[in-house]
Amino acid sequence: MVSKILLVNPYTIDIAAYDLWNKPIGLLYLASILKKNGITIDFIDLLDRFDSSFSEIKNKWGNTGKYHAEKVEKIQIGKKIYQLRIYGLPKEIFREKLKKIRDINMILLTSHITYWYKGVLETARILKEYFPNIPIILGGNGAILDPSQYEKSGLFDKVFSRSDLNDFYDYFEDYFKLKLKYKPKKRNNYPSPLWEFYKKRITASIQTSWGCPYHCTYCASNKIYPFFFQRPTKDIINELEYLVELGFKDIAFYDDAILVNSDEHIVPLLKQWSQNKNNGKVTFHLPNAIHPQFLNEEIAKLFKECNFQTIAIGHDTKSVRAKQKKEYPIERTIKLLKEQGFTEKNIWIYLLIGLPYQSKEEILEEMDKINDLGATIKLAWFSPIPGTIDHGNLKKKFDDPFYYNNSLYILASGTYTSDEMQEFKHYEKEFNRRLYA
Ligand code: B12
Ligand code: SF4
Repeated sequence: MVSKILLVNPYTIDIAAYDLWNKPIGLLYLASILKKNGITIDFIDLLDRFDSSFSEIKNKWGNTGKYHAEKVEKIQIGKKIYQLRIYGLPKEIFREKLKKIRDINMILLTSHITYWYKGVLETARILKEYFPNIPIILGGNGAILDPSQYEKSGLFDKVFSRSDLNDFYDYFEDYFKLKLKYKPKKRNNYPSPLWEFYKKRITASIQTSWGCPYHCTYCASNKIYPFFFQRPTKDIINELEYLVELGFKDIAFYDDAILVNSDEHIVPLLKQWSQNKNNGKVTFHLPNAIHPQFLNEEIAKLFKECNFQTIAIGHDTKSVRAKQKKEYPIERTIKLLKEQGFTEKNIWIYLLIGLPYQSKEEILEEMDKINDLGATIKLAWFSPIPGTIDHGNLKKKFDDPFYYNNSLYILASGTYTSDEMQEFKHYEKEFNRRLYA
């Protein structure tokens, strides 16, 4: 018999983590499916900055902000010592929440970034203290891309390493000896994620598509979703209306390739939203970079009409563009956005740096160019993802996935010295400061 399931979004242990509209949307999909099967759910999001236990919430751009953090261990790379922190709710608050939970039959835990595994393990250890005999089941991107640390920890009864939920339905039915009456198999049958758990509803996220038709050698998108699927416009509009009704203010799109096939996808979606009675009640953000080549005047105009505030654009330096065989007119993309009134603060250019074949000169050259074009530079430090081609080709590999951390790998691998990294960070800060002045 199954009476109640506890769903948990775990802690993050990292050198630096920031809440950039970070929500456990995968877990909320799961919650929605279980609820439709009549199963009662308890939900704890340890990364919810808006949790009612916090008396003061400091928000920055688009209601993003710093997590509560506490010091944990230190690690040393060469001469440099790094302080790790645990990000999320204070542990005593987590423990208080756990004390109030009764009669659960299973715990479902999610995972996001591979090198955040320490936070997932710590969460599982605390859960085990309170529920030593309840199975803990793990899923999510972290488990899909690198299950190694989870499997050897002995903390989990099952680790799912596919984004497809069919394996989970089978496991669940077998474990509880029941038949789930609702188990959507195809992505077009998925219900909306269950956002009701959040009491203070400020930021939310949405996915209008899954996967990406491209195959960049450093990216894990194809490994997580070995298909490309765009949801019907009607379903997305319904989900947006539901988020507005619940009172959310800022909505981030989590798509990998939102502008692909734009005439059948983003254009009809935004045209309909621009006419919707709710248009203007929420602010939209695109923190996961868009493909610059697909932006045109019509889309730029629709972004403005639909109240987009953040438009992040994926960009590479010369040698990376050549290797990935992609060339596009970034100048034109920025110009089109500026013509609609978007400013340097709205336009973010993610520049991937630290790839083994990339020269220091070409990075500085590209930063200079972005600055001249009047957009915010956001350096994205290369962090090899297990299972990708670039990870497979690495000369220096680590047994501990923590060293693939985006703040560490470049130093740990010897790609740059700590002084060189500081130099890039200094340029990023200086360029952006000059732009905003
Ligand atoms: C949106 C997004 C972001 C957002 C943040 C949102 C977030 N959640 O972290 C932003 C733009 C801020 C971001 C930033 C970064 N990201 Co990012 N991001 C994504 C993206 C596109 C979606 C992640 C997501 O939430 N998906 C949504 C849900 C639906 O998926 P899901 O949680 O996996 O859930 C499904 C299943 O897994 C399952 N499931 C989930 N939980 C559970 C639990 C159980 C028990 C079960 C059974 C099933 C289950 O149910 C769902 C069914 O569909 C992924 C790429 C991708 N295609 O997934 C990259 C990705 C996760 N990011 C990545 C990277 C590299 C980064 C950065 C480090 C980039 C950089 N160099 O600066 C930063 C740093 C992140 C940070 N916060 O510090 C990498 C991961 C690398 C890694 N080592 O793990 C990915 C895979 C992209 C890539 N390039 O390959 N990211
Ligand atoms: S980096 Fe972007 S374009 Fe390349 S495969 Fe990943 S999501 Fe697609």
